[in-house]
Amino acid sequence: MRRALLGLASVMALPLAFYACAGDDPAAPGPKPLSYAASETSAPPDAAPADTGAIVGGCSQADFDAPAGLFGGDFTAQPNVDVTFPTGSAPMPYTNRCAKVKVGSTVTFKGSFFHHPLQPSGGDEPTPIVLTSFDPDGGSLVVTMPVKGTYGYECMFHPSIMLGAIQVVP
Ligand SMILES: [Cu+2]
Repeated sequence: MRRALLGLASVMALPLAFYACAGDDPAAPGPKPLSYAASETSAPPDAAPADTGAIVGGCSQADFDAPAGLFGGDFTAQPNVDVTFPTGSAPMPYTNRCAKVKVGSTVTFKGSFFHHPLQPSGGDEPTPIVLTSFDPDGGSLVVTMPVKGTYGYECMFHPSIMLGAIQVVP
């Protein structure tokens, strides 16, 4: 009976961890302990993260590795990922804000760049994400990701609410 309960607990930890990563407030350090509990039982929660564990744009490695969903995750199976944000002036978090893609793929930013100017923020340099404060032709900005690395971005006006990162892998 005890064994069955333990099994149930470990099965339930996965969706819990994903939910916490996907829906976390980027300002809060919330999801870390849950991620460790789900995958690295030997590592204490406060251990220094590995070099792949640096948080850029409010995104942890667990966020990039999560199954692709509205809040981001692993999009390496797709040649493009859309990152959308409001067309009005009220701030809202980017969709797919923590996305992992393959080298050579594209990220398409869609929203009002006038109300939410996009700018690079943290991560590796040089970044393929350039400051964009006017709506491009067609209303979306397509950024090709030529080099592996992790590239943070944010809205110039609402960086505490609108932030994210693209992790580019070989
Ligand atoms: Cu904004």
